[in-house]
Amino acid sequence: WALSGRSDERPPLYLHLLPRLHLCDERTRPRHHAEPSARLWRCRLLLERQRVDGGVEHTPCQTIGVMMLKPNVSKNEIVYFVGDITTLAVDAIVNAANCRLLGGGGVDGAIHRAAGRDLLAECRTLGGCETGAAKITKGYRLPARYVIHTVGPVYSGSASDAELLRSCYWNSLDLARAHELHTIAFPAISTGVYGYPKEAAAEIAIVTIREWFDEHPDAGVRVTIVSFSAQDDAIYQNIQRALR
Ligand code: AR6
Repeated sequence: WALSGRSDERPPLYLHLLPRLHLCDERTRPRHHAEPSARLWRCRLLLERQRVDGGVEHTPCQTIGVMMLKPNVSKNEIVYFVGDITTLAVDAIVNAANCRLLGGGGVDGAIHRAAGRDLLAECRTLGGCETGAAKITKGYRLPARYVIHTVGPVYSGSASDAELLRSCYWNSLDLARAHELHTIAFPAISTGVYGYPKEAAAEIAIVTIREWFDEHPDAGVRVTIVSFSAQDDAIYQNIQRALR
């Protein structure tokens, strides 16, 4: 009841509610609450008061506080997923965008299609994004709450490519942390239309994420590295094994 914020039902007593809130973690939360790592839930409670005449009075639904739940992600970790990033119910998915931030092909197109036109409308207000930088919008019709848009380098073979790609991962994680987001999914930035060699890009992704974890050991961030094909996932697995 507290999670859905419904005020049309008779609420449980405050004390009854506490154990229920306590149970609302990743495993037990109802399916329709697609916010696996939301850590702050606003507790809207009806206060039940015993009236002098013996009846019970319900104060209309009011916010009486914010309850901090145990974070679902307590340590930094990398997990791997093969499939469509737009299906993931995480705090934020990262978009491999272009500098104009007005949509495009590849994963960018898939994200805009799944999120709906409101995403494009918000993107128009952002004034574009430089290569290596990151900007955040809401997720709209996506299961993810936010989209972090970052612009990877167009592969040129010059030394700056690696530095810019690294910045994409680093700045996206910084932005997620600034918004208190704890589950973030990355596609293989720059490895499609922008032509970055997949092995080199995968190594930069894993090394950068690990270095960011080292610098923020208490961040409690779970990064999902998303591959669009099993072959791409095999590249990550090989690099992960080699780096261990
Ligand atoms: N889910 C996960 N990964 C995907 C998906 C998806 N739905 N679709 C594609 N990929 P790309 P870039 C993978 O070309 O190279 C756009 O037009 C794909 O297999 O999407 O950074 C933008 O507007 C590849 O491994 O991004 C820019 O103009 C990876 O996502 C430009 O492309 C990145 O491929 C950006 O190029």
